[in-house]
Amino acid sequence: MRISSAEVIVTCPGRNYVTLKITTSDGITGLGDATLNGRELAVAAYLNEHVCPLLVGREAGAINDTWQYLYRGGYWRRGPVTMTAIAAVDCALWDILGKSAGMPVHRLLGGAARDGVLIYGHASGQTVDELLDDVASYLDRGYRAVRVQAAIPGLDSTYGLHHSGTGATYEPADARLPTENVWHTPAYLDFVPDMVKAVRDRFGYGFHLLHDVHHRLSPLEAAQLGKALEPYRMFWIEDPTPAEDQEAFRTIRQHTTTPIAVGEVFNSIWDCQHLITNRLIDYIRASVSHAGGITHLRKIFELAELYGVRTGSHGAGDLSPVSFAAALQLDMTVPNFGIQEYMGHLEPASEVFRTRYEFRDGYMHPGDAPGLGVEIDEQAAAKYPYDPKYLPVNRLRDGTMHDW
Ligand code: GCO
Ligand code: MG
Repeated sequence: MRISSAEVIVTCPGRNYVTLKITTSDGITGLGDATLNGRELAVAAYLNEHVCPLLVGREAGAINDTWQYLYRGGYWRRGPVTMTAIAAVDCALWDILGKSAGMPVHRLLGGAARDGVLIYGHASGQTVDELLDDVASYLDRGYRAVRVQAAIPGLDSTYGLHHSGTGATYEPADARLPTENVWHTPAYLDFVPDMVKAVRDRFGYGFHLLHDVHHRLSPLEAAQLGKALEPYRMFWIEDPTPAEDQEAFRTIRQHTTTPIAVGEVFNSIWDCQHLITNRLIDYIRASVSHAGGITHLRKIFELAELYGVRTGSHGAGDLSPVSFAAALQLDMTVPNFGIQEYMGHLEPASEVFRTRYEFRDGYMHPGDAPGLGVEIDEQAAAKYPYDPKYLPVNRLRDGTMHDW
């Protein structure tokens, strides 16, 4: 079964998604998510110009060889654009393999190691009261894990909040040119422990509580935050400091027992190796679509298993339903699974992507459809043309650029 065509579909049903569709000589199609938020067309061009021509004629089942061919054969390795492109090919080929075998991908990976995938939802509010109402709605719907973010008093904008009043899923890529946010760490550090305390005071400890710092603190500030949050038994704090300075995590670790999660900006096992093998983190959050696909993320998870690090893959709404479905397939199989992020997707994404995964009782179930279990409606996709949008940037009050 050979690859007969590889096409890139760019569409904006609520937000921009880049999808790779590979078709075989037998007429089987496979999908891979190639979306890199705010830099979408770089991956589309990388695929169109440099990868798709290499795929036609290759054996569709040669997933390992194709992965190595694109990684080693490209000479210029790693990085988000390259690894997202390789991930899209990899996931599409797993999708094809599953469809040709008549099995969901998790069965090809050795079968389910659990009944369902624990997910966390995103609660947020412009005020703590609004956040509490939102947490209540997640708990009412059966969620067992909730991430909490609320507007920081004294700042004009805060990362990670639903659009005010609409209840719509959080969407950070919001403007034709990057929105400029202002960040002030003392305001944040004063506020977050009170916010988290309010959640535990109201709802108790019978569910997992998470919080995303989004790379904004110094190691000592992160250590202070971790210590301040210890009484509230966090499931994790995420991305406490910019992840490229990996020794910083040793400082955080020496000072706090609050678990640390990191990895949504990682692209390869080499980005994860030091943090995992030195046991500087508790959860690795790399995603199937930015870290080389199922084939490569599986290796990262296996390395993590050796060191007692659990998984917690990135699952923001800017990764398409194809990516989320692929993540679920892998999550079902790994022994060291921790949790899976689920932000959901804005409408009209469900018109373009037909998914089979189902939420029940706090867990997501990938379903039994062969392959990844997602189909794309290309006519619907064509109704939503690409709409260029950037993520915001951050400055301190004096104008200095800061991590967003
Ligand atoms: C998360 C992330 C996202 C990122 C987004 C950037 O934890 O889900 O931090 O919200 O900001 O994926 O494109
Ligand atoms: Mg995050």
